[in-house]
Amino acid sequence: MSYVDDILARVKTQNPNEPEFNQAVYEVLESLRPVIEKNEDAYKRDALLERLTTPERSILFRVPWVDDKGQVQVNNGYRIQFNSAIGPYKGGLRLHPTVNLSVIKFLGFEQIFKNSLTGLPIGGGKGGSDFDPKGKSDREIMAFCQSFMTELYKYVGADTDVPAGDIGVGGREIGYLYGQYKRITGLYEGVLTGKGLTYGGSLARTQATGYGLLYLTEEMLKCNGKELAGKTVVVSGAGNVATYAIEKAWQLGAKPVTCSDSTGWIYDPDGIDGATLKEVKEVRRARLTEYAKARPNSVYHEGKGVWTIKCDVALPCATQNELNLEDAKTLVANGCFAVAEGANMPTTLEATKYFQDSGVLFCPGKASNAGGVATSALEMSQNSERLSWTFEEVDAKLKTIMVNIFHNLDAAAKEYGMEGNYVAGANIAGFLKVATAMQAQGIV
Ligand code: NDP
Ligand code: 2IT
Repeated sequence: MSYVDDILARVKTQNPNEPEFNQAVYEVLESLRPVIEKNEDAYKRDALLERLTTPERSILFRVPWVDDKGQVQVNNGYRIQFNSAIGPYKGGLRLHPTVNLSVIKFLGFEQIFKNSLTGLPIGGGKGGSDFDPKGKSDREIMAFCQSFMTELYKYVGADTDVPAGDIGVGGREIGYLYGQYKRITGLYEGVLTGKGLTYGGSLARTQATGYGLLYLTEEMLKCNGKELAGKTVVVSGAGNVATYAIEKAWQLGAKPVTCSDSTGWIYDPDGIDGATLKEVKEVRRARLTEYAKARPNSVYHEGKGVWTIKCDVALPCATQNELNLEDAKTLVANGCFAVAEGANMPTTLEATKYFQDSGVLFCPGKASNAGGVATSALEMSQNSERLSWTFEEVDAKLKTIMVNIFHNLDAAAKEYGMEGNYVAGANIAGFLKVATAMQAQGIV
């Protein structure tokens, strides 16, 4: 058995009930085969892959809080500090009822390579809870966030581990978490990113993941002799990433025609109206049925279905494994020629392979959604120098980072004889920096 096969078997045996984590490891290690084979003896002697697939630290904790009826509720809290070879742990916090150890470990593992691809000094981590923010009052959200941070504060800090938002965690939650960290520690430091603009947040962080996704998509199309302007784009999700992906798609001359949430989806033949979407989701925190009421030409459907709409470009921006083989077949049959992931691992392994075999340009999330964490790292820089940069300055840096990421993964794929395979390119380029840093730092 090869070293990669040994490790895949080991990860499966050691983490038998963690399908998402096994899926993420499989995707990365499969495409690293040529790199590992080239350095097999050294990597094997140093147990590099065993260390890479084992979190440096897994923190699991109880989160008790009192609901509005006076009832005590208890949730599970997680922070996986996966790899700090190239910088302090960095990665979001997810609040969603589907959160479990497998989900947080897959996200933390992906984050290692994503953060490496940004070119900035940030290691990989992720956290969250099975707390469901839906339908909770502001006071309940605050009670949960304060309890969560009362345990988490022991393990995080501006130079050790810097959490941020993810599903279910936006500006409101970061504010409550930051306030509690400061209250307990007395430290006014950049322990979280995605902060409000009045207390250390960075301009353009809110927009960064969606904008970055479109900057990279535009570059990928350009380098393949195509252009984004004039194209029809299908987007899933209606949260932070989807909203700003839709906004930037319009700005770059494309037409986004769908969005979705966990109960249904919208097709708007006139193109999704960004202002209405923001009003419904960011301000009123309502369902997409409200979007349809405000835009009579649009159609609301229950359940899942954005991938059935004819498009040129598809941008999955909701959650993991939301685009399966059947969806991929429908998209290809309808003429879709490019897919870039805004969410983390939204495309199943089978769907990814189908896209690649069908000649669809396919960019994996660890590259195409890296703009969010990259801008978080820019927020850390601004906090360190106690200065704030303008929107234009941050946005220009974000664009440069996304364009560089695409060229780096394109070059890595070519170097290893897999031209056009951006999954392999992203994994190889992300891995090499981390592996080199791990080797230089000895057996830790
Ligand atoms: P939000 O919470 O802002 O939005 C999530 C969206 O996805 C909502 O529309 C939500 O619907 C929908 N959704 C969530 N879970 C499910 C599900 N199980 N089935 C169907 N729809 C679902 O999160 P973000 O926009 O921040 O995150 C979206 C994706 O992007 C995630 O994969 C995240 O990890 C990734 N990402 C986020 C970054 C960021 O900076 N925020 C950076 C990089 C990646 P509903 O409102 O009904 O729950
Ligand atoms: O998946 C991700 O990259 C994020 N949720 C953003 C993490 C961050 O630290 O900004």
